[in-house]
Amino acid sequence: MECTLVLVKPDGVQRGLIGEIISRLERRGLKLVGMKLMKVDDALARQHYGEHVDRPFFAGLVDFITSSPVVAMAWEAENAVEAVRSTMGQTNPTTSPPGTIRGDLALDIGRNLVHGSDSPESAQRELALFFTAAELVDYTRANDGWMKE
Ligand code: DAT
Ligand code: MG
Repeated sequence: MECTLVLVKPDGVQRGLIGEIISRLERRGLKLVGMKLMKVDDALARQHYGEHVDRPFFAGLVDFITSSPVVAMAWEAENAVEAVRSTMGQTNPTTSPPGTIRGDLALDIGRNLVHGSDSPESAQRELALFFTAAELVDYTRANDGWMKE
């Protein structure tokens, strides 16, 4: 089963949207297998956003993600990466469709509430940055038979 990393970013925590964001993923049917409230330090921020190191917004991005706690989560589904990305919407909230987290709840590309891994390979790399294997919980849900044919 595919697993992906989701972060409720500092703006989501500060705006009281942790529950709203979790609820959207939970109601869609993804399975929560790891979760923690934590501060991201400079080293973790730089590793996590390493692909953007040469972009002009990199310094601001590191400052932002380290500015206040985040909620880090691991979510599982058959196509977890794609399911989370489509629930999140596009990077820029103003062009993100209504019905998505960013399209419904955000307006600024630098304050877009949520992170989701962009590929299964990124998900594996990012999950290993935020979670140990022991922090990912293996369990079955009673309603799984009602979620999939
Ligand atoms: P996403 O978070 O949709 O995967 P990304 O990986 O391209 O987007 O960029 C990571 C974050 O960096 C993004 O959520 C917000 C910020 N960012 C991206 N492009 C930006 C830009 N042009 N100006 C300011 N911040 C930007
Ligand atoms: Mg990305």
